[in-house]
Amino acid sequence: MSFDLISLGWTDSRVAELPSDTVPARVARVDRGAAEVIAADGQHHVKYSAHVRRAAAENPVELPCVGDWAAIRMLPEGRYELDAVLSRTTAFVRGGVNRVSRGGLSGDGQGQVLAANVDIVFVAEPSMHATDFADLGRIERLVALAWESGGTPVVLITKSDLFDQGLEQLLDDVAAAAPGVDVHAVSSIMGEGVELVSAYLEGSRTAVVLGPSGAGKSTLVNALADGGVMETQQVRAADGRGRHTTVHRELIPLPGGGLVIDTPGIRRVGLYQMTDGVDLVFSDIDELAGQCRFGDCGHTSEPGCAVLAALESGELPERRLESWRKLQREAEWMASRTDARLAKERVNRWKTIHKEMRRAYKNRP
Ligand SMILES: Nc1nc2c(ncn2[C@@H]2O[C@H](COP(=O)(O)OP(=O)(O)O)[C@@H](O)[C@H]2O)c(=O)[nH]1
Ligand SMILES: [Mg+2]
Ligand SMILES: [Zn+2]
Repeated sequence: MSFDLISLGWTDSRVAELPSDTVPARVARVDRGAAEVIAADGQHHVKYSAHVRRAAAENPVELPCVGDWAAIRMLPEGRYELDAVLSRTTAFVRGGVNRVSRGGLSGDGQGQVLAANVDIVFVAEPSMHATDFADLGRIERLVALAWESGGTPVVLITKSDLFDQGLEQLLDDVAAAAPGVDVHAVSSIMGEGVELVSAYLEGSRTAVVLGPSGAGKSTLVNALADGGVMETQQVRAADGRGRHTTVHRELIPLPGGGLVIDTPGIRRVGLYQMTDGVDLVFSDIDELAGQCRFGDCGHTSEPGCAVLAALESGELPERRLESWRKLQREAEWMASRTDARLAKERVNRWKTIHKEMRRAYKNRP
């Protein structure tokens, strides 16, 4: 089978980055030190070259990830090797992956890239799941991460067929929690809203679907792919193996054009070097804060605080203010961890330089 690189999202602006004797390939999936890639001449299982492994050992962000464009090189024995990861136009980074490590260290500020070169980030939140209703705080968090990735968030309220009464109100609440973000109701089972979703992928764009386990992500991906690519959490009668959940992030080229990355439910997504993402999600609070009497207002008890006034008048829901505080604290914490790591790297670099200077001094003729 052969693939048209353009339909995989390739742009010729990347050609200049290809090392000599390599061809481009898109990473469809990664699996402990190896990747499934799609190149013009088909799909290949590739190992990483020595320098890709070295770079990744130094900084996990350098590891190939789903959605990456890679340069692959043909080895003498006829297999390909992944030789370089081309620069990412967008990257969805999860922070705090090392939060609880064996030595008791808590978070070194290093991130892990979950997906790269993603144009659209679908944030899937079930309208109703078991006894829970849509979780606005989770939507705010994922939308902040989506903005931060460089992609465009779109919120999908899934399983809309389970929620006929009050759906409009729910969509309004979600729209208020994610200003400036498109919000759609989708029922993959009824086929409602699916065409709207696929329209975002026109022009061979790449999307990722995020959201809690059971949100209906895989069912949606199946609907987009006209069925049959991802296994959903249905009990499989054929082999009696029960529930099957998505365990890999996987890039799927869709028959109608565009590509979509299905993801397993993310239990805990920390913020990583969040700068604008939180501000964008809470643009309403940001705007209010600009109207506070004092420039350094903490919005706790200060006179002339526009945020507290909006809270009082009911214009700003208390839930939203609390969510904002929580995400801000977290973003600050991650930023401080990252600063600490960078500072340590700087110190180590200086130590090496000093050692070399001393050696040079000693060996002076
Ligand atoms: N009622 C209803 N159920 C859905 C819909 N989409 C998915 N589901 C069900 O929700 C469960 C979880 O779906 P799945 O796609 O595996 O969720 P994922 O964990 O987010 O990938 C399955 O039992 C699906 O049949 C929908 O549009 N309506
Ligand atoms: Mg799934
Ligand atoms: Zn204030």
